[in-house]
Amino acid sequence: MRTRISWRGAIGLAAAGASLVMAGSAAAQSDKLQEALSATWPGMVEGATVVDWEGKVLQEGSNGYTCMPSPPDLAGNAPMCLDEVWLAWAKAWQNEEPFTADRLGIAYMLQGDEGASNIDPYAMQETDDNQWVVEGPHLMVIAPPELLEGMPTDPDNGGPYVMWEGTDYQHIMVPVGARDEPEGD
Ligand SMILES: [Cu+2]
Repeated sequence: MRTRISWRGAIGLAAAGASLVMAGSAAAQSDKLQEALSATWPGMVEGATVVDWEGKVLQEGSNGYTCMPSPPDLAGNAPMCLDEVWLAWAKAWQNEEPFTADRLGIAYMLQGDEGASNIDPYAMQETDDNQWVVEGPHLMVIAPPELLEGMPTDPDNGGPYVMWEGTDYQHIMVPVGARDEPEGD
């Protein structure tokens, strides 16, 4: 997770199903659509809803997942696809409201992210002691708190780890690809 400010706007709009249409070329929209869908696996591409950061629906979906392209203010790749539990999580997180998962929720970030503190849900940048992690391709899982007990919290343990442990926004990060992929495209 990252870029709190952008998330606030986008998740709110996505959750509301808003359609604030901004002028943009068809090609640019198609690029955004493809980029958003690159967060997930091929089997989900047709069924997912895709919403851009202005809240415009780029693709209507039916499988319960909402994909968003990389935030426009981000130099890098961090598209994501969230299920309904994750959308509720994101709304709570952006508004700093309580959240407790009552079932499993799964999110896809197969392009990786641009970095986050593993211990501070609202850190915007790396500090000496905030366990900054720039994760490669990964899945994210939220679960009722009791299911996270005993999970590792060290992002360098070589397997899944709990991010933001002990907060309402704790979730399991499941790396599925290299962290330091070559830059550029
Ligand atoms: Cu992530």
